Amino acid sequence: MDVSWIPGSADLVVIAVAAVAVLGGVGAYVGGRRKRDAPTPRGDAPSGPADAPARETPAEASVTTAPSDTTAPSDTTEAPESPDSRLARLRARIGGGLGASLLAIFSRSSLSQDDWDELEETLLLADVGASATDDILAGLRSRLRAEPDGDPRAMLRAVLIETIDPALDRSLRLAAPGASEFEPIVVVGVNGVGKTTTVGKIARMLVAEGRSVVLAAADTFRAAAADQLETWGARVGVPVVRSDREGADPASVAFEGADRARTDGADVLLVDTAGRLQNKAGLMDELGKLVRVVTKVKAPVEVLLVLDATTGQNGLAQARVFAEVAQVTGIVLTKLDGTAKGGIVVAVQRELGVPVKLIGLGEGADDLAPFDVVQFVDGLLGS
Ligand SMILES: Nc1nc2c(ncn2[C@@H]2O[C@H](COP(=O)(O)OP(=O)(O)OP(=O)(O)O)[C@@H](O)[C@H]2O)c(=O)[nH]1
Ligand SMILES: [Mg+2]
Repeated sequence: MDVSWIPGSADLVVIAVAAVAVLGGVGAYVGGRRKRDAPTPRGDAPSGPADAPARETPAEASVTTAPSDTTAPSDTTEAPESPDSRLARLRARIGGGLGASLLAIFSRSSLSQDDWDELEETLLLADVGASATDDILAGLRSRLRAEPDGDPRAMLRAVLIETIDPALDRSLRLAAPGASEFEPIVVVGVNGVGKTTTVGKIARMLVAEGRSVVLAAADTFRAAAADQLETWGARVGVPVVRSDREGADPASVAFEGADRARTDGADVLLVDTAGRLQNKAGLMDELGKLVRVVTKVKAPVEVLLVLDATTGQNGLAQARVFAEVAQVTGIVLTKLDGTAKGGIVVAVQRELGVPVKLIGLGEGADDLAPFDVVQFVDGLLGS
């Protein structure tokens, strides 16, 4: 069966969402960062090779690591952009949002049936999804019944915030730098959604927090994938474990990555995976095996599903497939800089019961931000 749930482009309605969401998020994120004076000394780091899991552990490898000798930034390493400059740059991306249509709807003294229809359409076009839209409108109706003179826009804001749920923990489940043995994060998603880019961006974010990182290029589907990750590794100044053989067993590379992370006493192992296989069953098997093999060395603390926001509701179908294979713990929604489909946040969280943790806002190394519910909703509403 062809893996053809790869979406086409969709018409856009809401553009501001992501950029606005970032503004609060970046601030919060930066506020929580540690100073990066020097990497944390790792006196207690285990040094021997990992115990080989009994089964499913590919002994083979032709796996290499580059750069081979360092986790320190090399000459080609770029310094992360300063928070202030990132904020200013992302602010410039704020666009229109739902604001215009909502302004028109809510400017009337009371909501007519047409207004309700228009509101429903606006939410659907933003990819909030049919059932979530129904619930949101029902929530708004009941608030208006309870408080007929209340401000419907403020009520919609409250309902949306409640729906997306600020109480969900959206931080990556990582111990403090140096506080634990390496922690694996596996990044999954269909081809082209931005997995490799996201791995690079996350690595950069973690390095800026003072964490040492190892990347594993478990996308062995094509050699260029490992090259792409290696480029990110060089940019960020972290080692990349890869196989030089196209079609090598991805679980093998992931295992070698885990071994390297343990030997180095690294804080985090980031595993990039393939999104394209001949068929869905193959993808499931491969990912399932990869996660099991990594787990034998150390259980992943996060399995991040990368979804391309421009794919709208198709992202949901992808989410379901991946959730079947691996215990997805968080969503990274990419390409929010180029789309109006920000409502997919609501739909996907509802579908998987898993929070959106990070959002991608561009192709640049610093175009990744924590997801902030209030800022996101205010962006959606054009506040
Ligand atoms: N505008 C925009 N582009 C992005 C973002 N994230 C990734 N991209 C671009 O999307 C394209 C695909 O990104 P990759 O990281 O190669 O995607 P992938 O999921 O690893 O793809 P495969 O390895 O082929 O499965 C690249 O051109 C990226 O620069 C984002 O947040 N915004
Ligand atoms: Mg890739």
